Amino acid sequence: MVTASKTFTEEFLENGFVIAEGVLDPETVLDPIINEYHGVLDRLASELYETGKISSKFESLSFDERLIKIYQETGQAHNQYFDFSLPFQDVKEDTPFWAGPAVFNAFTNEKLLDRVEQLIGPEIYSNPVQHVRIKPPEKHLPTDDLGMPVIGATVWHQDHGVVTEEADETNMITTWFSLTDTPVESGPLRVVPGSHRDGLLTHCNDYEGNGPEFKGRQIPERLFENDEAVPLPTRRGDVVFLHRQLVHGSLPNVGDNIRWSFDLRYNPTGQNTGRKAFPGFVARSRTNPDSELRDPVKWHQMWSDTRTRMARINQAGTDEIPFSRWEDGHPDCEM
Ligand SMILES: O=C(O)CCC(=O)C(=O)O
Ligand SMILES: [Fe+2]
Repeated sequence: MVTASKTFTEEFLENGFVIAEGVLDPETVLDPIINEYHGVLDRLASELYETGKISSKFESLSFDERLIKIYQETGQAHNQYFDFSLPFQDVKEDTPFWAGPAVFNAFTNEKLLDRVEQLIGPEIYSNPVQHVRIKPPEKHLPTDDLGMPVIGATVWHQDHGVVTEEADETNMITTWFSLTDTPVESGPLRVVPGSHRDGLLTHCNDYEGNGPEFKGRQIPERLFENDEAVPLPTRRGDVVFLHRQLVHGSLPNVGDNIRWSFDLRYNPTGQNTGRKAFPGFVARSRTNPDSELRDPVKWHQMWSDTRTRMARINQAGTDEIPFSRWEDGHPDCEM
């Protein structure tokens, strides 16, 4: 029997995720980002060296070796330095972030947006829930009080659970891609196919039932078909698209190389982003192309203005602007 193969969009709707191979050109899109981050690492090394926190700037080392050395000597991960987002609490006027032109170029990549358009239509807004995740091999990382690596696997969650209730009707999708190849041993995404059909599941703060070592807000494993999870290894240039209600996490990096990914989100323009304190922008508009943001300097400015505003609120346990929708004490969270 001959069956027609499913289209990109059909596969997404059926499984809650789909992978498109070779969307981002390694030489013109990804390498410039890596080059840009060399400068960021340089800045981090200088700052730490000047404040006496590391013994050398390690200028002769490769990016990976240098990052690992810095994490080892300081005993901590410095992800905020590289991220194009801000913390929710205790932001300061000088909290580091990176919103550079090569990064912006990926956000507005036409091939990426063509795929996004197939899933959510032609009026596309860049939702500000976005992160870079640079994870060195766990065997080289310092550990926390529980003996866990300072940056590791991502716990089970749905991205719908990461935004506030105002975005409950928002058709947000996640796009995930890596700057380097991500084979299984490097800790790629791990998804539960079809789990997007069961609606929003309860996320528990610091739930220990999935294993006491897994910190942070997560979905208890008994609420979904945990044993059906599959890893999604990727090559650089591939992009994974996730439905906002797909249950996913990531594996630990037990390999020899750095695991380095971007996750960006998009929703139809006009719908609530679920993270009102942070700035999004129109990435594509067929009806009003003039509304598209194409200036990386303006994008950087938006984040820097946001930092100034955040430095006056959500300090020392206050939350004038809440970022989380979850409260403690839900019966699903009992062990
Ligand atoms: O890359 C990871 O570890 C997790 C990414 C993720 O949860 C996402 O892209 O939504
Ligand atoms: Fe996620």
